[in-house]
Amino acid sequence: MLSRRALIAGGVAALAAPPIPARAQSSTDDGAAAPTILRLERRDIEVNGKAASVYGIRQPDGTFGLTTEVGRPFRARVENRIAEPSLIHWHGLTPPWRQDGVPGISGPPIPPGGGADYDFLLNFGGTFWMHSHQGLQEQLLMSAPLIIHDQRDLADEQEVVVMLADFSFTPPEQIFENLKKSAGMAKQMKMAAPMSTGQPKPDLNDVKYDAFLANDRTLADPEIVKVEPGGRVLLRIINGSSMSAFHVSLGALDGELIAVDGFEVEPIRGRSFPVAVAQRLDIRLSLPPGPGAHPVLAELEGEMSQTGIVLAAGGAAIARIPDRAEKPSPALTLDLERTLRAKRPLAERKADRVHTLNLTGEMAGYVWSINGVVWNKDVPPLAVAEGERVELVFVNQTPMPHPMHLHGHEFQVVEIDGKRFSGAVRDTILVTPGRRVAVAFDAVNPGWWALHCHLLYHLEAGMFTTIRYV
Ligand SMILES: [Cu+2]
Repeated sequence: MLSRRALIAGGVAALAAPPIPARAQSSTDDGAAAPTILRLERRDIEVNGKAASVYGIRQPDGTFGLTTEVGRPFRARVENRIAEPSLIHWHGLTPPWRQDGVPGISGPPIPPGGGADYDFLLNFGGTFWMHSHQGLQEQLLMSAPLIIHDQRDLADEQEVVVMLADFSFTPPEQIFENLKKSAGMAKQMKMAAPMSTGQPKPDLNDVKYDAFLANDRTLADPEIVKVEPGGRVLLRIINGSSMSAFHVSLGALDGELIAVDGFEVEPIRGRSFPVAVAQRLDIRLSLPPGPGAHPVLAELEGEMSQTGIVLAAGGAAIARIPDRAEKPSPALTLDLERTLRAKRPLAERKADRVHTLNLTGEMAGYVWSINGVVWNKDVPPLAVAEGERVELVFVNQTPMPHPMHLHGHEFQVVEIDGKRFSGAVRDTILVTPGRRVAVAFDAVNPGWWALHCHLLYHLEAGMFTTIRYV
């Protein structure tokens, strides 16, 4: 049984399966390749000229994360080389639940110096990512791309992965404490302010970051990617931020959005596409002939801050791009989400079970919850039975947007504000303030699965629950 290989080595007993020694690299019992080593490490980067100590997930040759192919086993060994326990979640993949990488749910964290092995079949390709689900490590960049090539990839197309992140020189534990301390007063002030007519002004960007990164760099020293004049590019945008949503702006270029969260949609042309926390965008570009520098920018929602990379074709001069735009970008909306149509929707089927999840919070103390319940280990999982079509109805009763992520399953967006449609298949859905969004999934991957807001400090504060069918 593959799921029996959800082994946690290094002296920690797995909950159900007994620990099995790590597979030797020379193992050829099923003709399999050696596992990819992924090391959890401390590393130093420079942010706007200042040294910063962060985490990273790298192969021994320095490659961040991993790139593989559909139809192959995902065979990896995670080595914990940091000074605290950690565990890595394969965001968007559908492994056996013991290999899902959520401490306390799928298994124990890996202790310092320990390792864990993963082995499951990759049934679909696309743009995914990996990140720590332990504590607040994600804020310190314990995250990396996870790219699965498939038949959609074109031989004459250059792949460019752009991983976005928010960065602070303040330690994440301090950020969280500050949020809890300041929340009471700030929220009371906001509530006392008169509401404008129509939708209330959303409450965005709780945390004031020092920088926004694209592939670890700011616009003071952006990554320059050499591309061919007139060539084709596939942008794989990964929003690995802890708290920040962006508009991905292609400047003067027209792009074609072909997939969200790894899953194909009917292509949509445009020059700006929203990406909430943890979501991904696959955007196809046809570059104009001749030399040119083509910035791909990510503009922080509701603010002027921006980050990005530059596609450089044919030795064009590259102008310095400021890290602040001339005007603030708007808040993300569900306008694009409403127009997305899955290329491969779920089969038409009536829901066997519907769970309504009111996204709730208390205005004082930075408390976030689901149906008024702050997550703790005694909260019963949502009931689901294997084989059912399940619908989750998210109703956002707070003034903040919440990107909701279900582990172990892809889902389809089937309703926004009472209007049914055959929306995108994805794994993270933004629910903006006051909105009601329904998603459907088939319960075909038995286990105990996390379901939570992907804003790191909301998750930490309790906007988290589970579904379970084992
Ligand atoms: Cu949230």
